[in-house]
Amino acid sequence: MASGDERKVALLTGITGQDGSYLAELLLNKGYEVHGIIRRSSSFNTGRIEHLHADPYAHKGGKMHLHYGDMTDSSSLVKLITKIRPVEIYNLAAQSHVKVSFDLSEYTAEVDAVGTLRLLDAIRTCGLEKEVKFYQASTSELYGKVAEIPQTEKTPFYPRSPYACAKLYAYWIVVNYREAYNMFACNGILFNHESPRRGETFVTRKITREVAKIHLGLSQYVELGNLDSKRDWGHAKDYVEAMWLMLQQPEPDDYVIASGETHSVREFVEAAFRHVGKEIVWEGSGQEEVGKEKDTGAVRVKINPRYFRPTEVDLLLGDSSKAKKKFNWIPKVSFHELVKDMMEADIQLMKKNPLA
Ligand code: NDP
Ligand code: GDR
Repeated sequence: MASGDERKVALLTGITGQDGSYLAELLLNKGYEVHGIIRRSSSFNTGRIEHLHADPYAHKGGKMHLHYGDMTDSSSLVKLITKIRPVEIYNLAAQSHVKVSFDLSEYTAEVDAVGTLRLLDAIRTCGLEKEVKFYQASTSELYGKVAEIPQTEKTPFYPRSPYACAKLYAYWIVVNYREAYNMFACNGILFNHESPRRGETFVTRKITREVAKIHLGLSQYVELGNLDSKRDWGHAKDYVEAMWLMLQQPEPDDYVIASGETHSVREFVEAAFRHVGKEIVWEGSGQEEVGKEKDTGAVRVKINPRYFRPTEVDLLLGDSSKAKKKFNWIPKVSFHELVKDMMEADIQLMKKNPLA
């Protein structure tokens, strides 16, 4: 088990992503020295953490450091862990898009499954397995074709995409290394969480961006896939706090983190339009279905089969009572507050930059 090193030094993979940016903020506020792994890209990929890099306390005060590395490159991981000697590692890096994983199945397995193994082995290679506390970004996608409602830590897994299959391997290798080498390693089984920093191709952000554009007269309609799937949506800010709390417990364990409410994609669309004073009514069915603005009859939602998935996850609803009992975690932001936060941010963004 971890030896209780008092230095507050954290290493984050995936720091440039939605969760990485919020977690970096949270850790800096708690006085941590934060190290983040970024990968080389042909254009800037640090937009979500630019404000931290510009912050004199974080960057110039030596509290935040970015390093090139990649989950597909073991030697970069070993070198960074040797140099940084972190006491907490949060593994957030992933090819995280479920639909894309059907096209990039092998790469998704390389990063999400084998990448997790590489990181765990890098910790062992550096001889830090008794000192480092490890967080793994596991997912409600593991439940897939759900065996019970709501889903808990005991619900059997039935992954429904190459992404979920890769994350299943990562989940079990974390459990195995915890049992085999007595590592302090935890799986956070997080249900969908969103924010104004959510990637633009995930359904919530796609909806809030497009509805903001329609509201400002910059677009006419949004094209979506399956409107009937249901998700348990929370706010990313609440969820990164649960990641940190897991690593502060006396023993490593696996926890479900969820809002405990489920809503369909259709309901998210309706809530987003309601925010800008438009009521949507539905006509037709299947691929012919459209969402019309009640007052004007204008078509605002169209179905495009290119967004359907070969296998879908129909319904997710999490029960996070274990996290509540063990470390008093409960979500603070409701579904409607989440929609409001994302809508307001996207309206501001589109006003400033209509081409965004
Ligand atoms: P994002 O897609 O926003 O961020 C993914 C991060 O991983 C980015 O920083 C990305 O870098 C990095 N990354 C991708 N491939 C590699 C690679 N080969 N080497 C190094 N870094 C890489 O995801 P989220 O922030 O939403 O999610 C964080 C984690 O939590 C992911 O593992 C995701 O699968 C998991 N998860 C997310 C949930 C959610 O609802 N958001 C729910 C449950 C789990 P770059 O910026 O360069 O692309
Ligand atoms: P998900 O999120 O697959 O749950 O994975 P996403 O927002 O991509 O899809 C949610 C649901 O919406 C339906 N959908 C669409 N999805 C997208 N992306 N684009 C569309 O146009 C569209 N229309 C309908 C989907 O079919 C699906 O049912 C997210 C990711 O963050 C994972 O990394 C994470 O593990 C899980 O959440 C929990």
